[in-house]
Amino acid sequence: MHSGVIARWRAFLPVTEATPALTLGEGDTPLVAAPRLAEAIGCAELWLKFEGMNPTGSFKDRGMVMAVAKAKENGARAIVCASTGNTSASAAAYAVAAGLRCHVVIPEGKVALGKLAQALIHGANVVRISGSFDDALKIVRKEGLTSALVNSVNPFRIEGQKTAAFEIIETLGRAPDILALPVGNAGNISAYWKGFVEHDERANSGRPMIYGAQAEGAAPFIHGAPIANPETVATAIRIGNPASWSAAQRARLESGGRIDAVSDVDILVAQARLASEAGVFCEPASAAGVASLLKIGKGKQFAGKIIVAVLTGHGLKDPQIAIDRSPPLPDAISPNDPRLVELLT
Ligand code: AN7
Repeated sequence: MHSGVIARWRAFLPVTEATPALTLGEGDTPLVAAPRLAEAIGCAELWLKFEGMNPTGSFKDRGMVMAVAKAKENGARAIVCASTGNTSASAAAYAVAAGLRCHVVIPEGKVALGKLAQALIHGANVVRISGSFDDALKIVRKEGLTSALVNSVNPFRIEGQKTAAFEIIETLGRAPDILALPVGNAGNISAYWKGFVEHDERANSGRPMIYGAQAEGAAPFIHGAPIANPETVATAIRIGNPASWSAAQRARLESGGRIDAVSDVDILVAQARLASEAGVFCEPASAAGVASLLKIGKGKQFAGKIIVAVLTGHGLKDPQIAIDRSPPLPDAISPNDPRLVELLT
């Protein structure tokens, strides 16, 4: 169907007659069954909400279409964001669709190749800083910038992203028992909780416990305070000072959920298992929720539960990780080589 988030969920979004009907076909992403991983986790059902299937390959598109449409509606000529990569890719694409200029500030050397390629090919003005995402966010939040800020501190981003919760309820017929997802700047965990609560108030659809997952080297919620120098292989969530701190804490507390830390090894193992046992290739950060479920699930407390794990971004964003983690390929051989039959058996 892919009518886009604004057209499809119009009644539940802050849009007016004056809001442009912007879309690149975002939303309506698949909910993929993962029975083998469900067994490993010890739950009744595990479903993967594959947000990598959005037009720029991440969940950011749901919120970006709203933020950019509202910026356009309010007369902006340009947008600006800080990013670990996906936000910049999404902002760059939606700016083109809306006819706006786009400025992005990114941490040098810490943005996956696919994301940088997207920002560049869509014509964004890419400013690299020798600092972290947190430094970049401070820069774009400074007073005096005339461009519209489209990071998730922009409430229209959260509004757009909450529609993923609506889709999950629509597909399952009710909210799952548990929703697991990675946490970086904490916009998405806040958006999902808002979506589930709103839908439950409207239609009595239930509310999941929210299980957030951070990388051990970038886990301010576990530390209980911002982290000065976050470090993780999952560059998308290499964030030490989440902007939506209190909204995320509320999601955890009100839902009876938790926020845990997982190691880089756990994340990469979960990413590989998602690819080889469920057929879904997500980027490392996106596997953090499943990594956490695999870790907690050893205690058997998920018996009978229906769980949705949000896979926030596509694996093709960061192909080098997948190649580096696989055994080296043998040298190419002649097409007439007699060993071919044996090699392909
Ligand atoms: C794949 O692009 O912050 O907790 O600047 O790219 O809502 O921040 C990306 C975050 C999870 C964390 N998974 O979401 C950015 C950026 C992926 C991501 C997150 C991000 P939030």
